[in-house]
Amino acid sequence: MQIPSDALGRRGQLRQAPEDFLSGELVAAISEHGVDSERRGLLRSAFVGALAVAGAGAAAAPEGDPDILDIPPWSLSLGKPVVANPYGRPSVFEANIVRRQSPGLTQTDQASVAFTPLQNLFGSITPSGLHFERHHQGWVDIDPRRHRLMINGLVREPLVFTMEDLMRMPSVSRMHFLECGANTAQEWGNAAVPTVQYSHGMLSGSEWTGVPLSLLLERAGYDRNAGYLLAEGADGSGMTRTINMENALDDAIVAYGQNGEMLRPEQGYPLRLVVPGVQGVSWVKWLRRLEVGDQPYATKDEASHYVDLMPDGRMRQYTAIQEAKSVITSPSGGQRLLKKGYYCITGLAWSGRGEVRKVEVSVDGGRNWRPARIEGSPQSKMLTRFNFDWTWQGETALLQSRVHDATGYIQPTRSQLVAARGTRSIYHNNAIQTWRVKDSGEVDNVQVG
Ligand SMILES: Nc1nc2c(c(=O)[nH]1)N[C@H]1C(S)=C(S)[C@@H](COP(=O)(O)O)O[C@H]1N2
Ligand SMILES: [Mo]
Repeated sequence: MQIPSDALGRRGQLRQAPEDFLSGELVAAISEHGVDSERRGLLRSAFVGALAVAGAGAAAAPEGDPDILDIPPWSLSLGKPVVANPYGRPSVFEANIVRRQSPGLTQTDQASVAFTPLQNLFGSITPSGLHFERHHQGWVDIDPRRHRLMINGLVREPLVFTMEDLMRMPSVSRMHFLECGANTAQEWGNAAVPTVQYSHGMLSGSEWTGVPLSLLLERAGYDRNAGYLLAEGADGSGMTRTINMENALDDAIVAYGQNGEMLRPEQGYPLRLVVPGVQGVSWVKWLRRLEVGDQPYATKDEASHYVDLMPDGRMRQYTAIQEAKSVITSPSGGQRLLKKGYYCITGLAWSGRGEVRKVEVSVDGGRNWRPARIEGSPQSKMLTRFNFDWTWQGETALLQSRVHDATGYIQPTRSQLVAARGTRSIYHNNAIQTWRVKDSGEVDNVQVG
């Protein structure tokens, strides 16, 4: 597959080992194709500058480097006024960090996917502008004054809410990952895509704000014997999904907020369903109706789509939960290690059943495992960032990560997953991912274990 060179991450280029800081030796850790050497030089010298200013010791300015010897123009001129960007944007130097379509994956740009650039991101929150997009019939930007949410079916009193009604109700804000059930779908048979953006980028993490679904169901007086809900979107795709009453009453949110502001139109503005731990398709966007029922609805998006073809030829329906999964986001496919020495292996781990308990990393294809550092305290059904110190001596290495979740479940190897599921599935591939570091420093996608 041909991919644009700027789709490859350049995360880690500024990476620097603590010992390198002390020795003053500068290491530009990871490169990528597509960042020109002039820019690399610029980024590198910024680091030397920082070291010199911090008085970190032996960080002598390289002889003749104008970026440390000369005063740059931006230090000698008036900056831009405050109103230049009423709504802030990333630096122009970050213009290649964008969502991308996988070339040739879909026939139209409406029924399609744009993947999150996981290789470029830090921490566990996905910036809203980089949240992955999955639409079945394009996205819409709905006037919130004309949007309504209806609750009907097995209820004492059918209700219709305006956005104003909903936003006046008690709200909650919670961090949750959203993963499409088809994330990593191309990898069932062989290592098919070159970068983590395409292999795992139907994954994002946000803080969602809205009204607990249980509260709305209480208001409507839902039938206590009803086991199901039908959620319907207002876009042209006719998206309808059956939601278990268990999930609905547990932690589902009728959300209007994402990372502190209103939802982005691509994420379902002005209203979407958040069903923590459950596959993305159930997070119905542009949510306009919830019907309470006593049996699953067997809609088009759950009867024949979003089913798992098992090795015995039967279809498994209504698999909702995204099982525990993890992936190293850097170093990852398409990146290149510039020189030997220290690297911080970093990645994400998550589980649809609760918190991440432990993440382990292997640099030898799963023969030996050592615990990774978990950043912060893992939140239930949210992305967890992990880091792992590694010194590369120039050998071929097979990088893997493996997560354990709060239920004791351990992420399966590829052969364990294939033994249970075969290779003809699309959805719910949570196998351990392998990135191969070649002795040239180039990193590619391989399947091991
Ligand atoms: N109304 C509606 N809801 C929808 C979809 C859609 O096409 N229409 N796509 C679903 C799928 S398959 C996924 S994976 C998630 C993607 O959410 P995102 O675009 O915010 O990442 O939304 C789900 N909700
Ligand atoms: Mo999806």
